[in-house]
Parts: sequence; C-alpha cells; structure tokens
Amino acid sequence: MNVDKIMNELEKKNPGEVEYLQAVREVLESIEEVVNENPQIEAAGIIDRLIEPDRILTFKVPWLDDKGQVHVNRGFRVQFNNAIGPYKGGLRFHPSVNLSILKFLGFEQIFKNSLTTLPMGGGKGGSDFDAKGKSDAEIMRFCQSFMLELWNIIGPETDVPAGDIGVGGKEIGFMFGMYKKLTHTHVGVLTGKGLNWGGSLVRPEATGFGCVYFAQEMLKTKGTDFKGKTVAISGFGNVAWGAALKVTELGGKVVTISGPDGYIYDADGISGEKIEYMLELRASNQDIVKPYSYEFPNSKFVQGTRPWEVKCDIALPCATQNELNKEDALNLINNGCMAVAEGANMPCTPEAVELFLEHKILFAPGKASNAGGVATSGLEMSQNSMKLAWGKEEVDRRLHEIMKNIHEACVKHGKDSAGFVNYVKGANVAGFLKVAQAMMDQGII
Ligand code: NDP
Ligand code: 2IT
Repeated sequence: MNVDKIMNELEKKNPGEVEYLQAVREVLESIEEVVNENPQIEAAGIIDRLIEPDRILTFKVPWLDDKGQVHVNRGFRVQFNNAIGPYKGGLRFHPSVNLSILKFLGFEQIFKNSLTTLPMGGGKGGSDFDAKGKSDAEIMRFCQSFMLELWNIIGPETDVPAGDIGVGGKEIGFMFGMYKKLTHTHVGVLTGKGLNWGGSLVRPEATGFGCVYFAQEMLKTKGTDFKGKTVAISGFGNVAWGAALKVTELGGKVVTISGPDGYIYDADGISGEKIEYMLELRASNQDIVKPYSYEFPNSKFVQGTRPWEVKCDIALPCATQNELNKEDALNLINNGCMAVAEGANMPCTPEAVELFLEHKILFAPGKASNAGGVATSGLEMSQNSMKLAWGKEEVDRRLHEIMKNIHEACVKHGKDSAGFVNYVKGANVAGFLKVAQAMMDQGII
C-alpha cells in the first residue's frame, strides 16, 4: 500500500475536504504495516472501498422562524460503511457543518464503532443550522423539516442517528416525534432518546464518563490514577460535563472549561453545583462561557485563547476538531502534562499528536477514548430490541467494561518492542481489522 499515492488520488477526487483528508491519512499511516503484511486485504480492494462512503444524502431544510420568515438550511446524512452493523453515528447542527466535516466524522465512526465490540457500522449527518438565539418552537420546526427528508433512509436496522454538537435530548425528541408520525412506528430509530420513551440511563454522561474511564486505564499503566491530579478540560457541552463529573468523582480537580469566546480558569476546582451550572449555561443558547466568571467570582475568564496554557497533569479536549495545535501541545508538555485523552473527535492536530508521541505522553485518540457515547447508544439499541430497560449500574458497568476492552485492544495492537503504547496505531489497527475481515467475508459490494 502506498499511502501518498492513495492520498494524492483522494485529494483530486475530494478537493478542499481538509478534515476528511486529515482523518483518512491518519488511519492509513497507522494501518500501512498490517495491510502490507496481509496481501488479501489489498487483493479485496478494502482500502479503496473503505474510503468511499456507501452513499451521501444531501437535502434542503426549509423552515419558518417565529416572525414567519423563511429560512433554508442544508441537511446531510453520510452512510459510510455497514459491514459490521447498521450505519450508526450522530447528527451535528452547527454553522460550520459541511461535507468534509461530516465525511471525516463518518469515517472515524467506522473504526470507533468497531472498537466498541458492538454491531454498528459508521455514519454521520447534520446541518449548518445555528441554534444560537433560536426559540424552542423554531428548533422544533427545523427538526421536523429535517426529519421530513431523513426518515426514508433511516430505521432501527438500517441507520440509527444520535446527537453530536448542537443535538441533544431536545432535538432528538423533536426528530423522533416526526419520524413516529411519518412511519406510524415507535421504534429505536434514534438514540439519546428521553428516558421514559426508550432512552437509556447513563447515555447523557456516557461520552465524558467513557473518556475518563479510558484515561484511568492509561494512568494505571504508569501506576497512578486521577486522585489529586489537576485536569484541564475544553468545551462546556455534553461531553465536557460528563468528563468533569467523573474526574471529580475520582478525586481529580477540573480547573478549566472553554467556549468559542475563551476559557474559564477556576483554581478552586469546577465541581458540584459548578458542573450543573455548565448545563444551564449550555442550555441558554448563548454559546459563551464568560457568564461562569460572574456566577463564581473566584474564577477567571481568559478571553480569546484556549485552556492549554494552564498547568495541568491531564488534558481532556472535549469541544471540537483541531482545537489543540502544536503550540498548545508544547505548552502542555512543558508544563508537565502526562496524559491527553480526546473527548471530542480529532481535537488535536496531526502536529500536536506527533509531539505527544515523540515525548511519550499517554495520548488517547478520540475514536478510542470518546467511544463510550456511541457504545452506550449501542446499549440503548440492545435495550430497545429487548423492550427492556437496564438500571443505571448495569449500563455503567457495561460502559466501563467496554472502555477497558478498548484500552486492551489498543495496547495489543499499539505496543512497541520498547513497551511504549502508541494508542493511535493501536486503535486504528484494532478497529480496521474487524471491519476489513467483515468486508472480505461479504464479497465485493
Ligand atoms: P455540545 O454541543 O454539547 O458542545 C460542543 C462544545 O464545543 C460547545 O462548547 C461548543 O460551543 C464548542 N464548539 C463547537 N464548535 C466549535 C468551534 N468551531 N470552535 C470552538 N468551539 C466549538 O456537543 P458535544 O459535547 O456533544 O460534542 C463535543 C465534541 O465531542 C464534538 O467533537 C463531538 O463530535 C464529540 N463527541 C460527542 C459525542 C456525544 O455523544 N455527544 C460522542 C463522541 C464524541 P459552540 O456551540 O458555541 O461553538
Ligand atoms: O461522535 C460520536 O461518536 C457521537 N456523536 C455519538 C454517536 C452515537 O451514535 O451515539
């Protein structure tokens, strides 16, 4: 396999799709060795078939605002690969959404879902809709219009969307309602549903919890844990919230959260009511973290920069892609940071990842460390199929077990002869091998 040649061709076919090309290159570079050792993979054209999505649906989403004015957004669903199960992956509503971002996310999702050990293929979707400042009625009309197009290609055994940036319980509810009305069925077509209509306990916390469980396993390999550790977190959304809860529970101190406007530094620790306040802040639809510093005056708001300049033992980037660059990585390393676990998808740039690996920092790529969200979505699907609901402890136990297994798989495929674990390589190889085998078993389709 010649990675540069494949990437040159992919770039010609998908010009300007920066995030997508970045995600593919990372995976190909990690799996090059294993592909070259297994000629049947190349003979079956696995790589060429993997980097082309099965299908992409693009559609118009017209909706009326509260003043009666018409707006038109663009909707997408990328069904990337269903070799090991129905397409599965979130929907992102954010003004920055474009096809490149959704293809990168869908591609990552293939390997992430494979790592969970649950039967789920990879997909992603969303819209460039901006929820900022919108009323609930406007969000409802938008979600209904979005589902009017999407419903036809999804289903509990076909494609099961969920949340991502800008899509939480509220939006899932509005979309589920419309799907139900159109199909006259009450089925597990979406995950992240409300608890009393098919949702799973622990799903809201799952991505953040899973990320911390994964980091805990990495720390264990160095004979340590979260107790007494200082932790920098970015973002103030669903993932950041879950991570802050679990870090605090395990005895760590979260000192930062961030938004597009800057970051909050709270030396006393972001715990208890402060973590709950994050949810309020997020729900306010203002999309700024600054108000935290008015609410908790001992904290400090630092405008326009990112939390990676703060001294910490562990960093958990939980906001968005490419939010931690080379300079940030250098800051973290120079400040003595020992572990970085990605809560978001691809938050660290390739240059930052390279530096972490070079300096032998414990580094967990998102497809391993944030897999707890989709894993718990998988558990929600299982409960929906059985028409039963597990208790909180049962779901959390399974989530914890899955994260430990993902860590083990990364170690198995990522440990070098000197004993250093390259979790990027480990996650990519482990995720890839299972999907490649399934594709070979199923013929050229
Ligand atoms: P939320 O919408 O709850 O929060 C997202 C956070 O990131 C907000 O603070 C948001 O602020 C910020 N953000 C979004 N886009 C940008 C941007 N371009 N620049 C700076 N900040 C930005 O989303 P989640 O917490 O659910 O998602 C966070 C990350 O975790 C994403 O990468 C997502 O793909 C990933 N993830 C989510 C999972 C889930 O189950 N929800 C599962 C696995 C991964 P603002 O909106 O103001 O920009
Ligand atoms: O990036 C992700 O894994 C998610 N947004 C969760 C997807 C899901 O189907 O739960």
